[in-house]
Amino acid sequence: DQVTARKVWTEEQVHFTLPKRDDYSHKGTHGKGLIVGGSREMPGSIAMTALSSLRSGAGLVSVGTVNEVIPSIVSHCAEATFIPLDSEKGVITGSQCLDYSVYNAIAIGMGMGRSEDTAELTRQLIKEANCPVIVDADGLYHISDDLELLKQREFPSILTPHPGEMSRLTGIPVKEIISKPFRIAEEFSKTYQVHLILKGPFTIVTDPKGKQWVNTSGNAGLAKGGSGDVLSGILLSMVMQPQLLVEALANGCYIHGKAADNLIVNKHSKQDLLATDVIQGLASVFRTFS
Ligand code: B4P
Ligand code: MG
Repeated sequence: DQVTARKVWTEEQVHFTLPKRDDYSHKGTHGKGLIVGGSREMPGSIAMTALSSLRSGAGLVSVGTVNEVIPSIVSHCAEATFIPLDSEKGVITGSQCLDYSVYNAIAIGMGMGRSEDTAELTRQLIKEANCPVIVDADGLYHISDDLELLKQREFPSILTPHPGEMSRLTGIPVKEIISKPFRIAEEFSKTYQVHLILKGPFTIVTDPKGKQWVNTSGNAGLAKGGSGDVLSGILLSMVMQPQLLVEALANGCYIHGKAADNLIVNKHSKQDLLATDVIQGLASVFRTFS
């Protein structure tokens, strides 16, 4: 499995690279992020992304979602602001008047649904957003048939598939992805000029040149619905902090896994750990590094 370069991302690297919060910083210093997704059927996922982003240091987080789920998200994170998007039957509709230019980073896809309308919105956002965009979950589903879109972007595209989603993106069977993850990730990232986070027990971050970083934290307590939504929120916050993009991504993956690791030592087990517990666990991780 030939790759350009590969590095193991450990606690030491996080210590070395994670920016400290400047005493004189203000909310603008730490970024204004936008999260687009959610639907009547899946309001929880975007709530977890918003809360985990706020708990990871973002200065401001706005959530663009269907009007009817906003009250339930507010009850979990009063600090977020909201953009009620046009919707039909509890799902965001296609053409939206969203001003992407005011954000430092955007995450799209969590709990959004897979209608033709949400596909159109995903394509529009990827074309127009002039900042780093994180594409996850249903956002990945939508771009699977239109990957050429990514090559036209001038700003970073960050894709966060699990092996099932990677299989859909590439047409390669899951079994093969799991047996040759480095080679497949490298080829994909170079071809489409994206930062790829291939999730799993050892998550691999690959940059558009094919350089790779392997995360060392995390445990099977994360193998549950919602863990990926929490990771997207952490990554959204990380990419807005003053650090190299690849380091921000590797740090985000490490912090997500480390929160779960700390929790199964101190408070929970792999069986009972929930994604919302991982958000609570972020405190112990950030305290270690500040
Ligand atoms: P989805 O409906 O796509 O699952 P999801 O909403 O994306 O879950 P979530 O967002 O919480 O978790 P994610 O994996 O993103 O799944 C639908 C179907 O897709 C499944 O029924 C299955 O058919 C297929 N599918 C899902 N996962 C697959 C896989 N891994 N391989 C093959 N097919 C799959 O994020 C999970 C997070 O937890 C990541 O950060 C990951 O690194 C971490 N994590 C998970 N397991 C871990 C482990 N054992 N050790 C350490 N970290 C782990
Ligand atoms: Mg997911």
